[in-house]
Amino acid sequence: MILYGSSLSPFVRKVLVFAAEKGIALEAKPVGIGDANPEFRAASPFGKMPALVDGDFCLADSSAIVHYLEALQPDPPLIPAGARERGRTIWFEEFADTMLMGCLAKMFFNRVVAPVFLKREGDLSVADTAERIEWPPMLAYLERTLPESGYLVGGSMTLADIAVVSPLANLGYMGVSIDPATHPRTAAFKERTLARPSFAALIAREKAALERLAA
Ligand SMILES: N[C@@H](CCC(=O)N[C@@H](CS)C(=O)NCC(=O)O)C(=O)O
Repeated sequence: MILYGSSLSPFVRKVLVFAAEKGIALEAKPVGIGDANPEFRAASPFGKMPALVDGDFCLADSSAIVHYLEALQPDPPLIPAGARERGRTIWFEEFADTMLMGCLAKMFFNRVVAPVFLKREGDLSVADTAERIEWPPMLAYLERTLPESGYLVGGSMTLADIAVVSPLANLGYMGVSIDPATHPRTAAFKERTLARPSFAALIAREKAALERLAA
């Protein structure tokens, strides 16, 4: 199976980590924003990453793709079967994709994507406003919601953890950290999840790529 996209995109990273946790081999094919690659365009009708090609089957959208992978290979389960657990898991994925991403994309686009990849200045006031106004309530929500278990849903890793930590990984590329003194649960959750081999391998490659671009 081929996955089009750059893992710097939290949506792409979510799918790559989800597949790695399941032991599903995905061949990652990097594409950039607005990429004209015809195979990518055929798989993603609106040119958004990620897009999956599995033989003669194409699928766009990270949520659609992870549900496809879960159905293809149910073990280990990353989307719980129980009604409440499944509902909570999809809530956290939605929270990550819409609320967290709505805020963090403004920060990451204007501070990193625009200057590094598009070679133009980002609107730093948009990024700063998002960090000052939008980010703190989401961080507070995570801190008061994370259970003792250290997993957002149930006692083991699910799509909820992967979906939420994936955008949080981009904070490191903007020099934004989560203070363990004020938000101990969220800081530990982020660090522990990013240390899993599924995340760590991607983060190491992303850091190296960003360092090369900055040099
Ligand atoms: N709901 C989609 C969102 C995908 C998305 O917006 N990807 C961004 C990168 S983070 C993208 O491809 N942007 C390019 C564009 O909008 O043209 C998903 O979950 O895959």
